Amino acid sequence: MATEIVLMPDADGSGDVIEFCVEIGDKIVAGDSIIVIESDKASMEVPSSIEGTVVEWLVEMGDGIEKGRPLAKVEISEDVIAEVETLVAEQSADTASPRAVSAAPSAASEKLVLMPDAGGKGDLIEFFVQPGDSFLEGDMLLLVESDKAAMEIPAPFSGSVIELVAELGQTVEEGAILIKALGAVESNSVEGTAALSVTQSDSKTSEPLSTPKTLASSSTVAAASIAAVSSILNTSLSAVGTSQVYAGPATRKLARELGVDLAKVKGAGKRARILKEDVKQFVKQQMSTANSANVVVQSGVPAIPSIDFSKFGEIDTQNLSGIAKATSAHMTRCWLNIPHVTLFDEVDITDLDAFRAAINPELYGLLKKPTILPFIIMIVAKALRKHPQFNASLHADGEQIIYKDYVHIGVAVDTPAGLVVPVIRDADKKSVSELTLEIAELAKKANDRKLKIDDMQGGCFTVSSLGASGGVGFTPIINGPEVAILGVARADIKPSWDGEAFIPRKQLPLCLSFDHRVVNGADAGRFMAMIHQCLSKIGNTLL
Ligand code: CAO
Repeated sequence: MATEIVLMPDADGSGDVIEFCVEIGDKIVAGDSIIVIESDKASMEVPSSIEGTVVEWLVEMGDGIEKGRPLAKVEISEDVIAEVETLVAEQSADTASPRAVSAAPSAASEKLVLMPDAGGKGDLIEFFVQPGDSFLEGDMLLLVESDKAAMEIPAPFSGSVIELVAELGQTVEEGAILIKALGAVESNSVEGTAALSVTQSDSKTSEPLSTPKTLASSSTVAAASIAAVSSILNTSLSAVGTSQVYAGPATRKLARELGVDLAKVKGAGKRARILKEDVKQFVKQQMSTANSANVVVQSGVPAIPSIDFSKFGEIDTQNLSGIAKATSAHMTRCWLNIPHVTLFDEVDITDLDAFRAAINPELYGLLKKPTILPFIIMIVAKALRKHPQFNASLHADGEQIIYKDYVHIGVAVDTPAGLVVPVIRDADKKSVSELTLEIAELAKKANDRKLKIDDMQGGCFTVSSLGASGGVGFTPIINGPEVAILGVARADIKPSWDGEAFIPRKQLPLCLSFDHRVVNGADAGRFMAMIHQCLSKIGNTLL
């Protein structure tokens, strides 16, 4: 029997050990959580990159853990070693093929890049490399778009591309083979999903493939992804108070999908760990007591019937992008769950327009001249500070309201793939020129599908500007769990009475939708009045 050390993966997380998920003598597979660490932001489960039996802990309760720290000694089971050897033998046999022989220099080996656990499946949108391209470990190889966001998948090792195995548009999930590559053989690499990163040349080199050192590293990356995803889920859930609950990433994901507050679920697992079954059971219970005041039950909205449109003429059916599907589900959820009221206003922005026209970008070192939008965001940020009920979210149980002491504003961006809402962090601390640049950067990232999940999380309020193309007004849908959204329609010159005559003034239509459970009409009137005042008297606002 050989032993191998499980290291703290190269994920964002660091923190103190608060829980051991397995015991000495327990059998684990790659991806099983072995410890839970807790930082000041969230708790995070740390998965093993190795399959085997835990024989020794190398950390103690309360130890501070960072990337690369040895966590546990694991005895590798003979089955795994045998499996690796079989695959090595099979792959060696393949070297008879002309492509493989010419493609495998003695210092490199054929490896497979697998889809890591990214919290679900996604569509393969783009390859950043082509056959023949070299890449380094950590370089982004391809783009996968899930129903939540686009994710770049990093290389688990350095090498060069032999073949793009997966196809554009294909739906890929954890473990799917993405790329066949030639990877450098590293004698002391810590490799993970052993079999699939084993090589043709490995079997011929003096490196003993069946030793634990050669078992391992693509799952180090998978493990890192698991940890990263787990960290994302923990962080997002901590906002509703579930970061302290003991549950794995899959359970947390299920809870999030079902809208279940994990803090209310009783765990039936070891040390009260919450299992998926517990979440399902909880939902069943809640459904059976549907008259409880806290439970929101779907109201049985009749579905729109499916129609064969080809009966009426020629049609072209196309698949929706992941972003469009996610938007569709989110909009429906928000529309059905939030009692919307929309307040309309029209603001005279003639002075603001004159001010913008007079800005000399060179004089102020501006890379881009501000549009109306950064001024609106600056003013909305001020208004959110002054009117905290707009900078709040209703707890999922409907019994608490959470006020936020930060001002992160989402900006709706229209892209060819659909509508996305990247978030400007701490908008209240940024100048108009900083906001101008940040909007441009986020819009570019959105259009290039380079936004990360992080870029789209944590918003307190959304501004949706239809800009020059927008009509005279619209009723924006609140981006729940936020409680309000400001829609901006097209500004136009209109006659305005100055007491003696009609004069031409530029009027900007604003449309504020608010959640009537949290904000009442008078609150909304005051919030809108502040925005109105600041936008129309921009000189005073900038003081
Ligand atoms: N009325 C008249 N003109 C407007 C305007 C308005 N409300 N808003 C912007 N404009 C002008 C700008 O000032 C700019 O002209 P100048 O260069 O002369 O100043 C021009 O229209 C183009 O602006 P823009 O759209 O490129 O820039 P922006 O800062 O206003 O918006 C962004 C940036 C990324 C938000 C925008 O491009 C976008 O994607 N908007 C769509 C959002 C959306 O679809 N919302 C609806 C969601 S509900 O389905």
